[in-house]
Amino acid sequence: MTEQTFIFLKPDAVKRGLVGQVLARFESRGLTIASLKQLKISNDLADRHYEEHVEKSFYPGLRSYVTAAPVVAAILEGPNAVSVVRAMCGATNPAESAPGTIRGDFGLTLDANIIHSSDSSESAEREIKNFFA
Ligand code: FUP
Repeated sequence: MTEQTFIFLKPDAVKRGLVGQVLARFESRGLTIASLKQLKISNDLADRHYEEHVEKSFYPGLRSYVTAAPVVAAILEGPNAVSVVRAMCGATNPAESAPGTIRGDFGLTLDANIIHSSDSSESAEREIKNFFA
């Protein structure tokens, strides 16, 4: 089933010049980039995006990190886009991400884990509204 998912490349990936390589993986897989933009995430947008994490102890560090420098956000489209993109990103903690996944190939630590991707089509819809309204 064709669906949309949402990703953003986190500040470490943008600073390291990994945007092209990561987007190329999605294109090579057959997914379409339906929208793409670079932006700096505001505190307010971070709080809306990470609403399930705002009360957690790691959140202040996560918010400082994602708001500190530009990210590149995209809507990706294709068959089973949500689960395919999640699998391509790999486990949340790059220390445990399989080689061959984006985090497993480009990341090393949880506090700079390269990329966000939506965990369901409901999340994708909410996150796309937040970033591409
Ligand atoms: P994911 O869905 O893989 O992006 O992971 P989560 O929604 O569980 O976590 C969102 C972000 O919070 C992660 F990308 C990294 C950060 N995080 C921490 O910094 N510490 C934690 O203990 C858990 C998550």
